[in-house]
Amino acid sequence: MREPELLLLRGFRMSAFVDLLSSSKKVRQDIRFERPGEQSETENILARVVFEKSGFAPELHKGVPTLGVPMTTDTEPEFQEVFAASGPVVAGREGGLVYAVDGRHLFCTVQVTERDVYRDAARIAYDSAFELATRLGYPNILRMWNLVGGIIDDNADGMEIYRDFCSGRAEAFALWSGRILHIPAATGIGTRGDGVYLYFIAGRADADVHHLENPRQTPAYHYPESYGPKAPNFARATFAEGTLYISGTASIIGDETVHKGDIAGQVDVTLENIATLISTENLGKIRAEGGYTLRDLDLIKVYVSRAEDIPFVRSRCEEVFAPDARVVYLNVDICRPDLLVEIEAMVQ
Ligand code: 3EB
Repeated sequence: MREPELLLLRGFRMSAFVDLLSSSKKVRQDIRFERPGEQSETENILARVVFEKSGFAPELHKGVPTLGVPMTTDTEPEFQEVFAASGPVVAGREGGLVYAVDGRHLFCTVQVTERDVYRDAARIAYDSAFELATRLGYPNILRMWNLVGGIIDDNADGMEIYRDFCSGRAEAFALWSGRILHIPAATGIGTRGDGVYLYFIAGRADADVHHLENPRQTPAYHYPESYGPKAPNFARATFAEGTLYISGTASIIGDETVHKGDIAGQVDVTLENIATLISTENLGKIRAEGGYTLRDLDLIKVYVSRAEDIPFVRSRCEEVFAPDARVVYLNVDICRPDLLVEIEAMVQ
């Protein structure tokens, strides 16, 4: 189906329009975490991701693409990840895709419901999302989130669901190679529910976007076949229009999990991996202005696979992150059974 089922124009204010037209205005994607009760009005919101206990399918809620992801427990209260718009928003729904554009960015989400084997459905979900992104003129994917229920469980064929999912995703990236401009920063992580929730933000073809690897880690798209028939498609970080998006990062050196069973060791290696990734030496490959340290991280999601490790991980993180950094702790499975912690973040 090519024609949108529904088009909504929100926040059409002349001032926003003038902002959009004036090239000196900031174009970075503004993201924040909101707790219940802190809710801002719908004007100038591109999309909302609700982190809650049960999850719900992507929908247009008062014209705002909204999805609920089953990620929280009693230790982490519900919160929302809010993507602000930089101008008037056009939102729509097309097949399973729910999306919004503001002239600078596209937010798009799609759910793959629970099934025996994910490969074909994952390929189709990505394929339809890439078709929409390129047709609307946002072929520069900046950051993707892949939230995979039962990530380390087996599918009906006895293949781990993460590997099954990666196969379909890799097929879609291969199909769109050259038209979808790059492989972006991403997170691939478990949930406390079923099925797969995908969401991403994308920019215009002329957006200033650089993708980055980590010298301590094998590029994920070069992982050997022992981790699955098709390697995962993601970069370690994306630097776009002033924002650094840091992919989910774990205790992996080269392609191997290190400090198996040792949460303290895994937290330290994860933090060292991020510190190296964002260092002046590594970021210098793509920009002249120098790098960052762990104190610069914000909008941090710390995924912990064993609930009992959360107090330790929290205290270690509080030592290294800035006191005003926004941090959430989510008790979910990670894509390898031997990984105990994974951390994603941004520098805005
Ligand atoms: C890793 O380094 C940990 O499949 O999209 C991190 C970030 C991980 C993204 C993905 C997986 C993904 O391999 C896992």
